[in-house]
Amino acid sequence: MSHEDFPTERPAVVTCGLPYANGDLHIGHLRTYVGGDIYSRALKRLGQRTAFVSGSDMHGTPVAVNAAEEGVTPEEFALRHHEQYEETFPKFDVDFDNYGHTDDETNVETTQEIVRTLEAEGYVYEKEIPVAYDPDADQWLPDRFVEGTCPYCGEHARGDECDEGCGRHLEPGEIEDPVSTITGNPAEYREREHKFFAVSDLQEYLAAFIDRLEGTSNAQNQPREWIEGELQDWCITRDMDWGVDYPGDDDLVLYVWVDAPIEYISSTKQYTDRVGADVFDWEEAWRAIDGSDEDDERDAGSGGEIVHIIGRDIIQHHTVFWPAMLRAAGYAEPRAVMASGFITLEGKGFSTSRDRAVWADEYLEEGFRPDLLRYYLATNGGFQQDVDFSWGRFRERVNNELVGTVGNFVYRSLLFAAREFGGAPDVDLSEDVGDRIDEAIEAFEAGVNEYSVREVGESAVRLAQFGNEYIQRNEPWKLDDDDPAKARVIRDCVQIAKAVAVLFEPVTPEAAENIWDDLGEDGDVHAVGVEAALEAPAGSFDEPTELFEKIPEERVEELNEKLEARVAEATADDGADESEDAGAGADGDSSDAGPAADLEPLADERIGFDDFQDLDIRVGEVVAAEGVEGADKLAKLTVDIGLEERQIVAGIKQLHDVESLPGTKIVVVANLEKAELFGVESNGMLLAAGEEADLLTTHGDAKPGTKIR
Ligand code: B3M
Ligand code: ZN
Repeated sequence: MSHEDFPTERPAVVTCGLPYANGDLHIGHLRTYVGGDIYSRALKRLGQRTAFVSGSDMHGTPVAVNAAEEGVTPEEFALRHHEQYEETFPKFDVDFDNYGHTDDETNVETTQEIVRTLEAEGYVYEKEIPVAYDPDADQWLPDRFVEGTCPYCGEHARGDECDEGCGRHLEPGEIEDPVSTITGNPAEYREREHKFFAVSDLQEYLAAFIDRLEGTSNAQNQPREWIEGELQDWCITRDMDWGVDYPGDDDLVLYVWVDAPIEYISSTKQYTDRVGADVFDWEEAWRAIDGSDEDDERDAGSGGEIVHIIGRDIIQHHTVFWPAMLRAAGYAEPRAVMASGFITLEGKGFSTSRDRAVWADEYLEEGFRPDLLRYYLATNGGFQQDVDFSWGRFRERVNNELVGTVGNFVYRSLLFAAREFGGAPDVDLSEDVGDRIDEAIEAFEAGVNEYSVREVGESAVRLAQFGNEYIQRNEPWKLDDDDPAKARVIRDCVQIAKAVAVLFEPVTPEAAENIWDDLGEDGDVHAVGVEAALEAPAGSFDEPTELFEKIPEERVEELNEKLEARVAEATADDGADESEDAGAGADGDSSDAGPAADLEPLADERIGFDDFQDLDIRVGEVVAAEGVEGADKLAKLTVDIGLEERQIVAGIKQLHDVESLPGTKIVVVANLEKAELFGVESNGMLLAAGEEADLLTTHGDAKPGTKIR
């Protein structure tokens, strides 16, 4: 770590990768935006001056191709989607301080100015290159107008991106066996002069930059090979009408990846225009410091604390091209890049073409509150890990953690306080409870400084868990009214509930507001700092409301059926298209993926051997097996694991002939936390492969209880 911990004196800018204005939003997109929103709320909570900005990505071939298919102009098409996004984000409580778009005046001007600076500084040159051309359509074929084979890994790729293989950015002319997506005919390569940005001149700078960069480890590790290898210059112009005009050349527009990240700056400018530079000064955040002021302890080059939150498919753009551009044009460099993993649906890729997705609108129409999805997306895995969404798991986490832990604790505490004391008793907070709240605040702060959205969320849930244990242990309902312990315990619980509201606000802003109201607190829970967690509660309040509602099992079945029916219909509609997206990144890609698409992508993050050793995996033998009554999928197994017999519940009822299982050897994680499924305790987990729950077994005669290493 090379930077000072948050909060710092400098202004921070948190950005989210710009969604291409070319389709409906689904929960795969929302992961980045919810992550960004949580992170910026958490920073603000720590007292960091922060602007949270983004905008729609209007240009480029992703928009032009779809607009052409619909027979409308790219502008009309993109604006329609932009407006839709602008309306959708707030419905998920994703509250940008500014949300612009790349075709607005601010961005066009800022982009052209930056390009002129790059030219003036000698970073731009012209070069003749082969560009794909469709002779039948009499048209140049930039980026997504051409497909072919990736020259690096041999996979099928699009013009500017090897989206199904190695993930590289591809330069014009690089793709092999080019085919026009307009006519489906083989394309020709024709020589044509284009503008290049000399990224290779910045190699040394980039190598040092990547060492300083914070964020998720994938964003630091992935680009090393590009930066340390032969860094290619970057073609920054395209033969298209739709885009930001290249200053001084009417035939060319800028490559979409030039004007898109510049929107981060433009959007911050618009925010400053609205609130005034005394509230947030975009220049202080984005302009590089020249290092000549000796009193200024900041490094030369650094302005504000810029944190980019993106999908992991666009790491290269944010850690190579973008910082190179910023550096060459005299702007500050990013402090951190947080790159999220993909999201799968019930273990398989999203497929927008087959309607195999959970759409943002659909989620809301089903009547679910944004808090629930925010919580799920933020905490179901580390930010850089892939997250699987299933309605079943969604229900489990809502019912167990939001309803069972957080909601339950807050409700019972405030209800008891209201009934017995008409609010918070006027006595001192116990020291150990104060310490425990302090610990939660520290965990929250550590989450921010470690760029872990999950840790930010879990600090509050763990505190609520402690609250539940505390109230259970002290049983205030058994204490006499004149016992001072009764008032103290309740006072402690009210304080914990208040702290939960403060610390959980970034993840579940609505629930935080409800707790705040129930506590009779004045002011805005969204505006308070972490220190409010330890400030004395307001005093009197009435009986509370329930924070979260349980999701019944039938809802899950119903939602799964709807999804299956929709996929069947969409698949029948478009016949041959049997493929899936490999996973949904920030751009919610709707391309068709290759054979590997059935498989979840490999985890980016390595774990240490110690982490593996924490798992106690054993050979087991099924002794008895039966279905769990009332549950379609669950079976209850009695498993001999050598040292004892265990009851294990597994979702295999429909996939196996349960009666024939006794005598089968299986593999069991013995030290997994106990869980209750359908009211039946499960003490361990059996290992099985894939959708069909192919049971893992041993092939020699390892006895039950043998440890697996
Ligand atoms: N519009 C979407 C993507 O490739 C693209 C992001 C731009 S961020 C500056 O995920
Ligand atoms: Zn490739």
